Amino acid sequence: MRMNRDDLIQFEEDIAAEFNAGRIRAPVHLYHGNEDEMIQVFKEIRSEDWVLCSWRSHYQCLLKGVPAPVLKDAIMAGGSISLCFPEYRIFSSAIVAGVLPIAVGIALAIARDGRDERVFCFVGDMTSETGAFEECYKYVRNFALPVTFVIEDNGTSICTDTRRVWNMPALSREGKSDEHLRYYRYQNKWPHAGAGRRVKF
Ligand SMILES: Cc1ncc(C[n+]2csc(CCOP(=O)(O)OP(=O)(O)O)c2C)c(N)n1
Ligand SMILES: [Mg+2]
Repeated sequence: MRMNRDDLIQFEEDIAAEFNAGRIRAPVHLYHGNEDEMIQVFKEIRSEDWVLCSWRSHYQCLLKGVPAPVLKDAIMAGGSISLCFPEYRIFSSAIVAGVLPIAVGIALAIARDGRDERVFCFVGDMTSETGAFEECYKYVRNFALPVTFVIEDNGTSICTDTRRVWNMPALSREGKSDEHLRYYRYQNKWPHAGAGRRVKF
């Protein structure tokens, strides 16, 4: 059964409490405020499809079908920053832009084999402004590969304003949507990492 909005929020609240109590000896990156958008994107994603994420991936794991207790165990063990569950076809990397070429590679293999599968690759606003993103997006469009990039715009890169960094009023793909692109904006109530308390590992 797919998680609803309240289930997602409750999961992150639980992880936040565990983190602030010092029971997770590794970084966590939490979502909040994008539940409806995330559920909407996942209406397109089937079990045979592939999902690639960043350091912030709890919602994607839950919506891809990873059972909440299995996900929580992995987070409690310190794995939040790079969660991978091959049996559910979801992978993540804590390297900015790290999953972009992997998304392209998976899609190339899908296309060469003629399989009916698609890759959904989630990227933050700053990641969407990198050179790596430009190359991967261009390659995917020009070779019509089965990849959808989902830009999740929370306006910041850690504590830095992404638009100020690049001196532009709008992101390059702000508000855009096409066969290979989705975009949504949200405001995260959590800090970039952690849950508000300074916890010593
Ligand atoms: C290659 C690389 N450089 C720097 C970092 C440090 N870093 C981690 S998250 C992040 C911000 C990325 O911002 P954005 O893409 O908007 O994602 P958000 O965290 O806001 O979802 C940075 C710079 C990293 N993980 N990898
Ligand atoms: Mg961001």
